[in-house]
Amino acid sequence: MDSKTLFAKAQTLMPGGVNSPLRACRYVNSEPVFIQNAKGSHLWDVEGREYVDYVLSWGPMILGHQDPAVSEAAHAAIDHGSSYGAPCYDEIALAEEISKLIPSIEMMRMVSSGTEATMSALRLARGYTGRNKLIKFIGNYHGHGDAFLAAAGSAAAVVPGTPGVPEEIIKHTLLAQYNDLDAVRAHFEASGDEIACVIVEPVAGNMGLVEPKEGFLQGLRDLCTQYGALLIFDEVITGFRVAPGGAQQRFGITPDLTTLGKIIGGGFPVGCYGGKREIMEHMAPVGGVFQAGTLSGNPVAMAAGLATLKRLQECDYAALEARTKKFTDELVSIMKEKGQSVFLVRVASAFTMYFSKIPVTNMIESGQCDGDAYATYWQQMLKQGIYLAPAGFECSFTSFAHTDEDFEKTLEAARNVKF
Ligand code: HOZ
Repeated sequence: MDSKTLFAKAQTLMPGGVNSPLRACRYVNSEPVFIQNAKGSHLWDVEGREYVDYVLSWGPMILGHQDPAVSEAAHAAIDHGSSYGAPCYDEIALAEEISKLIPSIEMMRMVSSGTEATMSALRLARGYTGRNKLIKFIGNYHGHGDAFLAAAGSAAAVVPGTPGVPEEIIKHTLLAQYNDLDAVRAHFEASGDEIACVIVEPVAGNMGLVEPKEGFLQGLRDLCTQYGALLIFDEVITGFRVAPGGAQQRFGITPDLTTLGKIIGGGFPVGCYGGKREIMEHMAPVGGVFQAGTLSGNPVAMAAGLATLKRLQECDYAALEARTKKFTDELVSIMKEKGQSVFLVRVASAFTMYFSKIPVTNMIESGQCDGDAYATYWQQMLKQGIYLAPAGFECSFTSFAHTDEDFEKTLEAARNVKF
């Protein structure tokens, strides 16, 4: 069956025909292609068309699809059973690797998704501090937990005030523009003794990629310390992506808690939250804050994640960054030659090319980008075998599997786009 037929059928079975809203490709006035196979930096759809993949499952496939070491580890784990609901060796080995690479994570808990990680980290922050309020940034996305669905980024950006989230819950969520330290300070000055935590994407990845301004993360660190609130870095996207030790290594700021996902599962559903031992020991069964899950520490996901982190330690992050810079700089030149106003944000191997006349440092500016131009670009790139994020307010990624030929093919496709 072709993608069109499959999508028609899917729409009778799933809302919008998808299991996650962005995949419906509505923001690029299009329909999804159904994927049948993925290897290295490439995808193949059900009609056998090949694509260079810059979505990479929204980030986790930093080694490329079907990395031999990761696949082998996952296959070997499956041969020992797919779920125990009991402890296994690889969860300790993975935890040790995470702690080694991100030393602020002295102790952690594995869960099954980034959403679960952020929800649990928030509960812990509240349980630990005895306070209810949190500060989150407009356009940051921390999964779909109720408390975070206020001015959230990603697909949630178009459904502000999602129905189904009670007012009593969301009233504890205080909002600030990303990069606006004064707004955060004002919240603390007004209600500092009620604020349990500040949660932030240290590099925002769900309103397009947005860099923290100089001093922003340090300012958050200082305010949290001053008012006794916890600083939570949501590194679901940035963890093991922007540096081997995540954004906290790249920017030299130590959060109290960190949430991880994506890469630490090597493509399997995994999340993790962790931080200072003294805080984590408030989790049950040691402390009173409850969180549990049958699939937490799933042996196949742990094995794939462990193999991924081991492989990543052999990889040259600086080289991938340099290659991604060269590629994206050229992409920008091509668009400018076509008379398009574009603004590139790139951090390591993640990037967003905004169709924008102004720099993008927050959600207001991201929201002013030309969505039609992005849709035109996306559709024509797809036709030429280039698979990009199906929304201008998301980021794209490169992987260690991307070749110079992939980049050249992508640039050639960009040269052919007509606006
Ligand atoms: N939350 C993802 C974008 N940042 C999209 C998830 C998906 O559709 O797979």
